[in-house]
Amino acid sequence: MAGRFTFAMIKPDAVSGGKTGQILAHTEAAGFTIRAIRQLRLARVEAEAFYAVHRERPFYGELVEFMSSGPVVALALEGDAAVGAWRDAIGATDPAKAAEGTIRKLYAESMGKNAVHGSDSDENAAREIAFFFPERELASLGVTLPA
Ligand code: FUP
Repeated sequence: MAGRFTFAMIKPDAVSGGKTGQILAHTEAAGFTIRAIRQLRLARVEAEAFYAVHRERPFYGELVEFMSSGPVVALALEGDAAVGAWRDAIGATDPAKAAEGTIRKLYAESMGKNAVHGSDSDENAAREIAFFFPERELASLGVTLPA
C-alpha cells in the first residue's frame, strides 16, 4: 500500500529566485499537509551523499555543485499516496516536458535547475526524510515512517 509521506525539497534556483512562498502555497492547495519544514544549505559532501544514486551519471558533478550552491527548503509532506501524488504535482524532470499547471512547469528553469525534488518511492521517502530531519522530532510532528 502506498504510504502517506513523501520528501520534497525546494531547490536553490527556486529559493534564491524568491519562489518559496508560491511553491508552498501550491503544495498546500494541491492537498498536501506540511509536517516538517527546514531551510538549510547543503555542504558539498551532503549533496554528494543525497544524490549518491546518481554518482555514475554524467551530470552528477554539476548536480552536486548546484544543490550545494545556496539554501534549499526541505519538507516532509503528508497526503494520500503521497509519493506519486507529489510527483504528479511537480511534473516531469525537464520543465519543457512538464504538464501545464505543474510546479516545474510554473517555476523551473531547466532540467538541472528544476525548482523541486520529489522522492521516487516510499523507501526513498523514508530515507530522505530521515536525512534532513532528526528522528526524535518526527513523531511529534505527526510523521510516522516505516522502520
Ligand atoms: P527526478 O526524480 O524527476 O528529480 O529526476 P532524477 O532523479 O532522474 O534526477 C535527479 C536530478 O538530477 C534532477 F532533478 C536534475 C538532475 N538531472 C540532470 O541534471 N540531468 C539529467 O539528464 C537528469 C537529471
